[in-house]
Amino acid sequence: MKSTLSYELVEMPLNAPFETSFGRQFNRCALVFRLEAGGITAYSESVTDTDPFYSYENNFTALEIISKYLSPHITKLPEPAEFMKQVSYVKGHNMAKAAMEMLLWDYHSRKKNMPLNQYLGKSKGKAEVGISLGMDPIQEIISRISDALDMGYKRIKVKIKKGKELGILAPIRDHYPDISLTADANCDYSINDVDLLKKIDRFNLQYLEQPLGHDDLIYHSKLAKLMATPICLDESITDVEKARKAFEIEAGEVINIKPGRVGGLTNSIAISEVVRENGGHCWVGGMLETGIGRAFNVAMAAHTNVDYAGDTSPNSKYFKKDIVTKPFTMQDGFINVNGGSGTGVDVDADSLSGYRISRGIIKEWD
Ligand code: OSB
Ligand code: MG
Repeated sequence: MKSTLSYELVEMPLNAPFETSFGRQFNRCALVFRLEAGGITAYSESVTDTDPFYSYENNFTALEIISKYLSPHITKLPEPAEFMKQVSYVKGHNMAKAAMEMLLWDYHSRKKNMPLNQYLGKSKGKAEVGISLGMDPIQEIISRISDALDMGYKRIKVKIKKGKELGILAPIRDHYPDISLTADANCDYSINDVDLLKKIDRFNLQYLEQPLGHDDLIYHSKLAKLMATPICLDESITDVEKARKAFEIEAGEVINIKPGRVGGLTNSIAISEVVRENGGHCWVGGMLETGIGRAFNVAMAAHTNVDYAGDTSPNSKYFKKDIVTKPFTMQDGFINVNGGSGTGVDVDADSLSGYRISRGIIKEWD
């Protein structure tokens, strides 16, 4: 029987629009990959979306890089770490690489009939969950926080942008003086905004996420010395070396590890080791993934090196109906990894076809 690597492009309406400093998102347009080989079917997802607004990659570039440069290395079904070595000659494009790397993690753990988190190793089996809230009118943010706290979320993250930070954070702190609170600027400030950024110190945030440029470390290092609030890096950490450099120049104390941004789970674990060696903190973020990408994030979030609550909400936060058979639920602010084989998640074919924009075979081999 032939082996195949194929993709599905789906467009799924979000339960509510999600606004960050770089735009308002109404849909998740996800690229999902399927690998069928030797009687095993594995899945993964690229965290890219239609637009290159979070990073330079988008669905189009990911599909191009995967089709042309990465897929030839999938046919021999290497272990994920080996695959990453093989494709290191392709510069950057770590979202595209991550999609293939995680596909191999799912494949190999299913082949060994092991749950993904066990195959990864050092797993707590569950992860502490926080929520990431978009920018809405302040009354709505307050009511969403109230709902989230009722649901058991362990920390609240709100999106901010330049000029809107005080109007968002001050009323939240008035209502909730003691909750674990963080803010994510998604690169909206520059180093010239130090005076404004220092005003955020009064809100006693657990950390401020990615205030400066998407590929910056130097100015974050400068800013970190001028602010009392710890800096958390997201966009700037695209690989293991960036994480090492960040600690070397003290550009941040916290890292938001998104497996889909850093080239996959091998790099995520390596980054978490760098964090541990340097006495920093880390947590696992998300990119509004479907249940497929979410399963990889949750498996990583359960790793013993991860010490802060992540943006790994249950699927129902994002979509009325997900494309997977086994959505995650939350209990007392924790999400449990899936049991079963690999990610434990399979595609719900009807749901998938309802959201489908296009699909295609990338590669077929004997
Ligand atoms: O910066 O963490 C981010 C969503 C899309 C792009 C970037 C980010 C986010 C989130 C949502 O904050 C995290 C999630 O719940 O998946
Ligand atoms: Mg972020």
